[in-house]
Amino acid sequence: MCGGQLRGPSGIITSPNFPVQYDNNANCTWIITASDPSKVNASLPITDRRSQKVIKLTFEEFDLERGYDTLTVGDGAVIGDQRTVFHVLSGTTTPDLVVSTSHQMWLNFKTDDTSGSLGFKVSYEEINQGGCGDPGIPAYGKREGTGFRHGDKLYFECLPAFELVGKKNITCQKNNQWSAKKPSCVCK
Ligand SMILES: [Ca+2]
Repeated sequence: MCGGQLRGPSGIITSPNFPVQYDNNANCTWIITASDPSKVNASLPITDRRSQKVIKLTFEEFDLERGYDTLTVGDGAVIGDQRTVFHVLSGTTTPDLVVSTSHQMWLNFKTDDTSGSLGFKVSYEEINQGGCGDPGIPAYGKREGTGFRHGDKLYFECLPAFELVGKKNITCQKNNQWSAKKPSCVCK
């Protein structure tokens, strides 16, 4: 199973064979569409468009051969359109989550002809337009701020004996992406 058309309200996408190593020379594309397209009508006044659903992607497992095998995540349904790319992911580095700005999101998994790795498992869910989604709280840390809407800020601190690595605060940007990943708390 490689690629496909998926619908909301939620689901899971994995690399082929997961949790066993993926194949070489793979090229899989997925398009996720929110389940209620009747609410997606650009001709509606702005106030009515607030009920529009967008797609939130959360990374559960991620391990690709760094620099050679990639998962590209983009907004909308035009696979490969460089103007819509949010992230080209490789290795084990991912954002906490990705939120589309339209009712669709695309994913493209490409591998080269040698060396595989574990692959990935991501979950998706449709949420209301106008926010970045909940990025979570770091282990051994705490968070102030509860809003995930445009302009909202979250502030992080670590418990005593732990040191914060990363950004102390992050902001929900207009493109539905947090300004940075949430920090982590490591033992001093
Ligand atoms: Ca490879």
